[in-house]
Amino acid sequence: MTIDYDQKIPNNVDLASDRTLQRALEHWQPHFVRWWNEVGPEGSRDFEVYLRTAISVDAEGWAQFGYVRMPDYRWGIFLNPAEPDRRIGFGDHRGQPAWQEVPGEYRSNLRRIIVTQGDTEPASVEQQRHLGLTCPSLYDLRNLFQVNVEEGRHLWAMVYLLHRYFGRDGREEAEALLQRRSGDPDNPRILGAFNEKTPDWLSFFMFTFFTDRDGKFQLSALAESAFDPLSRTTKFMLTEEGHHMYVGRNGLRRIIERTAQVMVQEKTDDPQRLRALGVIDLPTIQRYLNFHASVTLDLFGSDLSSNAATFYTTGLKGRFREGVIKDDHELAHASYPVLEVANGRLSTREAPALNALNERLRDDFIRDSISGVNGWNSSLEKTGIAFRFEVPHKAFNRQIGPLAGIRFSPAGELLNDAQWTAGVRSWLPTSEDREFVQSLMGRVAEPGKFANWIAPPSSGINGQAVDFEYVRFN
Ligand code: BYC
Repeated sequence: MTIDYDQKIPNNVDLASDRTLQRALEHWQPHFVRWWNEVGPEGSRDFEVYLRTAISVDAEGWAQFGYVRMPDYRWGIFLNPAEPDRRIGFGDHRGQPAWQEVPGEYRSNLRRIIVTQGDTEPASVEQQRHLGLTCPSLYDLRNLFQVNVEEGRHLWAMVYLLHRYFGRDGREEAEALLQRRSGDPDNPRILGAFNEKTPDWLSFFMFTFFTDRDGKFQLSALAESAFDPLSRTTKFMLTEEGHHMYVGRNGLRRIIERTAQVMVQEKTDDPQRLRALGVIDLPTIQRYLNFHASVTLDLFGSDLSSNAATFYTTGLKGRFREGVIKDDHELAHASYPVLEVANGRLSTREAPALNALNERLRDDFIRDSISGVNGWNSSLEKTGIAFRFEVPHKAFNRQIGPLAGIRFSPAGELLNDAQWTAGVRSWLPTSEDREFVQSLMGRVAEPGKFANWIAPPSSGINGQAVDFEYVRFN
């Protein structure tokens, strides 16, 4: 499964043997590069970035590191090796051989899932376009660019599927993926969170912590798909996704560490004093957390969804770690708890498990997020600071599903409008918070130097020193 880098489009799918497909993708390639140059990382064309490039899809030693100018990055098509005799693990076709082609009756649903997944990848690059101008260090700048080029490759992964398996309408969808724009009122990206701004590095780290984690759970559900090429490509995407969440988790840990240092040194938890000292007070970080967690919770879709039920019964999209769940993998008679507001109270009721699959994946995501946040809390505990971060209740600030528009506190208490108005400034970032965070965003681009509001990482990339020249400006 070594990747052939002699081709114009690096790949491990023997692209050269299918000239029509190869030509179609080679036609799409310059459109992608034009998109990258137009709305990819701003002003970065000539930078040489110490990037990781996939050289094989083996679990061991799949990447090499070296300086690359980003427009020359070798974006390509990499699928995990096929599992011999892979069988479908869930739904009506359970036990049958996985599909190597798209069954006609599932074509439009499958295309829609692939397009939705594909749309998020360029969207995130567009959202992060300006961040390089205000990087807190070369190390962080390099990590941003690594995330960006890999999101570009994830777009390639979905575009390959569209071109290879969906004919003319697949090619049209692949073009449209380069035409929608994050936040464009006339031609926005498909899902809500991907039209939000990522204006500063606190938002970037929150995005990679929460929204890339949605990526982990959605890709894991797609890795279970009966459509084997989708399963194989998402499995390889997941290996790259791990680094993106690491960037978020560690970036936030370093921000919190730096604030805690100043709190201990100055013996204060007064947000105004801390702000004057140039670090981000913990309540502001919590408000950003509340925002990004709730916007990401919406990405799982409606609590009860007939789409989700259809995707599952037809074998298109499974559950997180479907293979290790102990049940009948059909769910026709199973139930799952969902939230509802009844008689003026938030309560749970049992709903058909098939319809509640979005909710189930959301719950898996919440558990994973809480364990990440608890890691920062343990570090805070060691410093003697009493503050603890919390993932907001899943009813908080929702725009999708039956709880959309109903007011809840981050603790999950049902509120009237007056209570919401009284509390919202302490729960979600205010314009003053955003202005303050923005005011810290200077550009630190000397090897080994870090902005005042973030601690250095404990180690560098790929065994390099923290003060390594991760980006060379030309
Ligand atoms: N915003 O039946 P429902 C990643 C729409 S992140 C706007 O509940 P369904 C990444 C929905 O499309 C992972 N609209 O929906 C991370 C539907 O519209 P139509 C991305 C929304 O289908 C960081 C209608 O509402 N991958 O990889 O059960 C950086 C009814 O909703 C939203 C995927 O999401 C929303 N938040 O579930 C880079 C996997 N939510 O058809 C990358 C593929 C719902 O009535 N996608 N709607 O017009 C899916 O599996 C499903 O489309 C969803 C929605 C789970 C997203």
